[in-house]
Order: sequence, then C-alpha cells, then structure tokens
Amino acid sequence: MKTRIVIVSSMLLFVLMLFSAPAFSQDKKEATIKIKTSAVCEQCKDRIEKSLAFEKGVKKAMLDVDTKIVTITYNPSKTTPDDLRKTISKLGYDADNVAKDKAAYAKLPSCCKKDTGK
Ligand SMILES: [Cu+2]
Repeated sequence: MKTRIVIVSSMLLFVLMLFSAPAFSQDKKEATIKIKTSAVCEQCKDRIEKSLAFEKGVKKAMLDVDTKIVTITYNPSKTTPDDLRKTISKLGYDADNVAKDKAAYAKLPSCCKKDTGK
C-alpha cells in the first residue's frame, strides 16, 4: 500500500514537472532590448524592422524614427544583442557601438544618408 502511494505521488510529481518546465523556460524565451540606430526616415524604419523581423529569434521590432531607437523583443536562446546589432549594421546603419557596414551604407537611397555624416 505504501509503495503504491510512493509510485502515485512520484508520478504526480513527474506530471507536475512536465507542465511546469515549459512554463518556467517561457520566461527566458523573451527579452527586450533597445538599440540606438542611425535611421533617418520611414524607409529606414521599414528596412530595419523588416529585416529584423526575418532574423531568427526576433519576435517584434519597432523603430521610433524620432529617437532612432529600435525596440526588439527576441528569444535570448536563439539570438543575442550583438547579433541584432550586426544585422542592423549590415543594413548600413549604426547600432549602438557597432558602426554601419560601409558597403551597405553606400547602397542606401540618398534620403537615408542625410544626417549621418559623422
Ligand atoms: Cu531612410
């Protein structure tokens, strides 16, 4: 009788662990970061947001053209802030301390280059 209780309770514990494990890791599957970019206009916003949206691990990307800050919601187990900054840099924009890729910047439409003469 006692062994039966032990078996049942350990089964219960196992089931509990099964259910709580995904719920627990869910917390770590989402992080938010704000990255300062050198975006200029709505076109830049579109370009950066779309390309980030296709980046693995990215759930949401929203760029504020006024502040030039892009807010990204991402899965930290699939991507890192550094990878995200590199993605933005490869589009031709500065991302925090990561300088823009010059070749990509050269290909940007002229409207997206003003104000970034630094
Ligand atoms: Cu632009």
